[in-house]
Amino acid sequence: MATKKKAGDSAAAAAAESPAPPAPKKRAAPRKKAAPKPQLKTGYVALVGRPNSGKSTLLNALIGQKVAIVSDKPQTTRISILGIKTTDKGQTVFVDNPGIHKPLHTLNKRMMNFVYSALETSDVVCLLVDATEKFGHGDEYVLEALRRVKTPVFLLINKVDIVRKDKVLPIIDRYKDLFPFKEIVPISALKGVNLDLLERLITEALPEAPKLYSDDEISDQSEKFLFAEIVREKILKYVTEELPFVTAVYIESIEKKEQADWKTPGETRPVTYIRASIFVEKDNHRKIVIGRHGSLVKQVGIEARQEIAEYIGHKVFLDLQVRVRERWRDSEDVLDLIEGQKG
Ligand SMILES: Nc1nc2c(ncn2[C@@H]2O[C@H](COP(=O)(O)OP(=O)(O)OP(=O)(O)O)[C@@H](O)[C@H]2O)c(=O)[nH]1
Ligand SMILES: [Mg+2]
Repeated sequence: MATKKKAGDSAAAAAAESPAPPAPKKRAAPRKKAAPKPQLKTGYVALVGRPNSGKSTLLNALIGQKVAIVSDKPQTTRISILGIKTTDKGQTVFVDNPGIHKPLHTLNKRMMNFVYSALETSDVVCLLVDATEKFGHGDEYVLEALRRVKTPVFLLINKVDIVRKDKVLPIIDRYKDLFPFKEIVPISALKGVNLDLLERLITEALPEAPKLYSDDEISDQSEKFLFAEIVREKILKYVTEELPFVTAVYIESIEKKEQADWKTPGETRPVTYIRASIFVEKDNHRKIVIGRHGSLVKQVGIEARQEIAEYIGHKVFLDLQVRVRERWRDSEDVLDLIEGQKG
């Protein structure tokens, strides 16, 4: 972390040097007024929208590294995650949220509570819509949720990389009559289209305020939560139908050990042992996640282990157990356990 230099340090240092000869009495030259220091622009920016609209992809693109997991299955994000971007202009704290949907289980009610609290506490709200999807009831439901927002709302029309240009204008026309958006920006979170422009507009709309986090912080999630999410992302790649919704991951333990390095006798190297439980709701879910002769869970383990090892920079052992927790989506205890991993 950079140390803060106190104002006047250099003046004090100069004054401490040997005494100057008596100065001839001259009229002081008129002093130039110091230019006022530009104020930092800082605040929270909520990323909201329907499931699968690309909020987590956008968060990762804006931060420049993977902070949140991404999948082509809806309702991937279950807990809000911060992505903090510090520049010489200030600090933008992006809040990635679960997709807005009608909640049926306690899990989904909690997911929606994250969204509502982000809408209430953010300085700017970015509503992402998927340019490839037709406008429907789900979108009306989202706009309804935005009616109570008092801060500026940007409309981001995402995935413009895969729609014809003439499809974007009608989307803009429809939305601008439905809500008083402060800005409307067509983007591609995946290909980075218009993200510089978006960041400029967001910075302009943020209040003048000092930074909220230290310069080296990029997220608010613990390693434990990140590892659980990485495992879940790999599962989401391979499962379909109700499986994405009924799967949760809990990291039971993380243990770092020093082990003898057989390549260089007398030396040791770090190895991290991770034990994780994959919760599903029924025994037939468990069989699917384990796969034929354990093939699915094995593949998930290989991919998750590689990504975690790359992240921590040394060897990882990952032990995955698939367990049935009936109706865990309505169990406050299991939900507390999973949420509690975030730290
Ligand atoms: N072609 C294209 N695909 C995108 C773009 N942004 C996101 N996607 C894809 O859309 C899917 C959903 O992306 P996510 O970032 O997980 O969407 P989300 O809004 O966070 O979804 P939830 O967490 O479920 O609410 C993934 O398959 C992404 O690769 C984009 O700009 N262009
Ligand atoms: Mg997401």
